[in-house]
Amino acid sequence: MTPKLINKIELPLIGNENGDLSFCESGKSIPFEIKRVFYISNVRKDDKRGFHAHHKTKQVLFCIQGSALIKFDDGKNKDEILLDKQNIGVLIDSKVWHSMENFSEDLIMLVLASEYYDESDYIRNYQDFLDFVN
Ligand code: T46
Repeated sequence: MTPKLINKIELPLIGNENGDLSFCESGKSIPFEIKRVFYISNVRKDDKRGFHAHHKTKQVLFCIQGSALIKFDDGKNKDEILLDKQNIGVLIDSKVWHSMENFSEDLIMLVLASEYYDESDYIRNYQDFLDFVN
């Protein structure tokens, strides 16, 4: 069976008169041990990011403020998801080409990663990616 490209992760959203709270836990709602956290902000609507795959790193993306369109490509199938809720994330598995666009200008994207930063884990050329996965 073809693995699903879009794996959504829904976190609790605990709201009261003082605001909303969501939480996630390494190895529980996040399906790997979290070794790295980074965040992206100050984007413009027409910016586009990503356009790479990872040999090993898995990531979960959340738009904790604003929204972004996340595109996936495993070399055979393509899919996309609009992230626009603080408690809905999406898993980016290793060996999946991905990009992010259609940013809202108030975006704050939080990314949880399974590996420490290592540029040699990136495949940044699309033809190299296709050669690698096929
Ligand atoms: C991904 C998407 C969702 C570091 O030095 N350490 C880090 O942990 C990261 C994430 C990046 N960097 C450096 C590497 C580049 O010089 O920051 C610069 C911008 O990174 P990049 O162009 O890869 O940014 P994005 O937004 O295209 O991709 C990032 C992640 O790099 C990537 O793993 O999947 O977010």
